[in-house]
Amino acid sequence: LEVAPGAILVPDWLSVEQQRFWVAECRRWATAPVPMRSAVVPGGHKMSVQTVCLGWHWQPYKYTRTADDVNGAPVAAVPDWLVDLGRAAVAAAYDDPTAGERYTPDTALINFYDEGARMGMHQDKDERCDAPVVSLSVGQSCVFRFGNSENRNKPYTDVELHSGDLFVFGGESRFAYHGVPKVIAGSASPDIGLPSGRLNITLRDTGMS
Ligand code: MD3
Ligand code: FE
Repeated sequence: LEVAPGAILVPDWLSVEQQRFWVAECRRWATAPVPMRSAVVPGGHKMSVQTVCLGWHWQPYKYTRTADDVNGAPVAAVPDWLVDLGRAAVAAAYDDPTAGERYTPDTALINFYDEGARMGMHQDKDERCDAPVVSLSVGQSCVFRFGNSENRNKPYTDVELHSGDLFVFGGESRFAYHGVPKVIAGSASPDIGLPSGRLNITLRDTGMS
């Protein structure tokens, strides 16, 4: 489903087994070597979403190799299986195997939303590269707001994202404003090992060397 040029939603892409595996992997990544935390933006506001990173560490608003705003530790590497999954995701979304082969994400951001968390409208422009962003949702459903590339207001499109959905943002959509206005209460799927909350994993190429 093409939500906008270059923005492709593939519902139910991950199997239940893959979702269970994701939850277990995210639990490990969220503890060591860098604990998951709510980032503090330059104005002093603490984000309601909690984040842990692989490959490069994102802090508002830059990428570093060590988690300087957390515990100073070097972040864990992006495992090869995750790079391969990112390639498969791009190939599936664009129905183009060669687009998948060209994709080499160097970073994964794992976001955790409790039922009250949200993410305001923003652009992802800390990457020095226009390769697609791959997004995978696991756990409770959310309302995802996909906007335009000019400003954080209308026009935008609201879509519900469910556990297992894949969303790829490339081309004209790569620098569009987007956000998560709400997590949908009571939407947890009982069989994936996450009693409440939502995980979102994004794969990116930062263009860093
Ligand atoms: C569209 N995460 O981590 S994923 C983020 O669900 C972020 O946690 C949201 O926005 C989440 O920066 C949305 C979907 C997403 C991710 C990156 C994008 C949409 C995007 C980059 C460009 C355009
Ligand atoms: Fe974003």
